[in-house]
Amino acid sequence: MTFSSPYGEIEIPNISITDAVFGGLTEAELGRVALVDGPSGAETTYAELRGQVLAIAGGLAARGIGVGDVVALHAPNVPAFVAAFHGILRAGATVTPVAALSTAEDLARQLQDSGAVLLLTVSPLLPNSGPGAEAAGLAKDRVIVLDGAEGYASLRDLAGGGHAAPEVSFDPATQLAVIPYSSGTTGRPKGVMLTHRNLVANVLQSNPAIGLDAHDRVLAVLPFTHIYGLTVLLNLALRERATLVTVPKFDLPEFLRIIQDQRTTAVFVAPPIAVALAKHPIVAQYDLSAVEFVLSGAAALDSSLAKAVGDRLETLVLQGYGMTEMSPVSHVIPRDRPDIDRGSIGALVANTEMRIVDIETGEEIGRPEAGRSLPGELLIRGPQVMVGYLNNAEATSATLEPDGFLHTGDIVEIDADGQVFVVDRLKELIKYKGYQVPPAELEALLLTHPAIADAAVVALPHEEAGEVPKAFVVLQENASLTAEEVVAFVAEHVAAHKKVRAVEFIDVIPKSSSGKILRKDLRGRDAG
Ligand code: 4UU
Repeated sequence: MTFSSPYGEIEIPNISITDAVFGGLTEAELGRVALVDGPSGAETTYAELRGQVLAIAGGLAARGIGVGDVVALHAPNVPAFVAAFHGILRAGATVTPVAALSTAEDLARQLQDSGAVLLLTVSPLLPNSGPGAEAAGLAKDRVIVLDGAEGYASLRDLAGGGHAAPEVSFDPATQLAVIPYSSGTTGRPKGVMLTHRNLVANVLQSNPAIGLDAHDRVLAVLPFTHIYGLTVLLNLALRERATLVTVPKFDLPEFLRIIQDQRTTAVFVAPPIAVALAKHPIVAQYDLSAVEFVLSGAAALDSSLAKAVGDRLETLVLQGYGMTEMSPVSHVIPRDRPDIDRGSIGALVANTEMRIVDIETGEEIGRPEAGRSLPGELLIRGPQVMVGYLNNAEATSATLEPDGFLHTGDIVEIDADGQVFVVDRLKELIKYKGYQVPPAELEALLLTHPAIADAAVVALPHEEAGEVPKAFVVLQENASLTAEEVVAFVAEHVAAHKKVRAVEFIDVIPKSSSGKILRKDLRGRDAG
């Protein structure tokens, strides 16, 4: 059976995400504070932000950037990210967001795969972004360093030319707004094609459940380069005329100080931050009384942890569920339903349908009369679901059904009230502190080591990080290698969150007759 949303259908206007966010700003709203730089407290009003967006769009157009071009944006959560993001879209181009943590190799791969013609980065990231851009064949004049650096144009250079924002025309229903990278259900990271309409839809769909409004001061520590931060923080909060407090990196005392000093009302986190909020002694030293709710997403949050955070902060704890391929939100615990089990992912957002399918029999799972249903794979359909993977028809057709349902690769159960619980993951993806770690990438890297004959990487449950990558390694005959050497070899080549954190040597990697790694056997072996 197909389940539909308790919110029913809302109308999704056919406009760009930039118009959805900045359209219809009233005089009073223009004077409100849109952005606060968390570390310094510096403020940007809606009028100033809109002016910056238009000036950046003008500067980009003067450099020949427009509809059909892809621009890479590689920066932490700073106010300039927001202006640059909408400036690129307002110029008619598409943004491929690059995680601040990316290595030079990661960045080069994403630039090449997405066909980016320009890179916007920041000076602290130049040690990676400089070589990354060079490896991808981007000339120095195709790299803009937002805060300025010797030998590069800055954001001020780009926006200061006095160029008016261009007239651009595109269809928001088909024009790509962003191409974030996600490994999906299998393999290496792939470009996820999300249109303006996908993003507009997800902002409008999510807020009836999340309930942000203009009085809110929203803490933005989750990266804008990840779809959770991009949609729920950057776009949703600004569309509701809230104030967004940007925090460039997570550091617990600084994070708590900013919540206290900025009196933030809404705090969006991933489970490892929830663990810190529940357990770390220093939390008690800060006044967090302005917080009205904490919403956790990006990895599993269990109900006892959710309760511990709620009790300690005397606040509401919500959970959301999403996936890059869904722009990302499909489920949230609604703010006005404190009765719902905090360990569930809540209800379907508006205009969204789901099916739960038994992975052995293919049978549809319905709502039970009592208790919880059998587990099955979650499939989602709605206007937030991606168009497909960039230049990858095979991965697209393996993920999207012809009728529009997307395979999430997550195993869920539904209870008699219709609440959904994520109980397992079918896909190979590992979530380290909510960050994606694609095993295929680590396996390919391990295989480049001369002493390694074969390798497989799976998730090892971990209290603080949720999951950590564990490598199973088969050595070449007569070769010798220690676990520490394997860890060090991987660490040299990948971003910190992708490091292998456990190693086990085995004789042979279990594989199916078609050659697929039997990850469940390895995970099972691990548990036993
Ligand atoms: C168990 O993580 C995300 C998006 C997260 C998000 C966004 C808006 C959460 C709440 C919200 O309001 O995207 P990806 O693509 O990085 O990772 C997707 C995968 C899911 O398929 C699932 O395996 O991350 C896992 N995941 C979760 N698992 C995401 N949220 C949850 C959750 N519980 N609440």
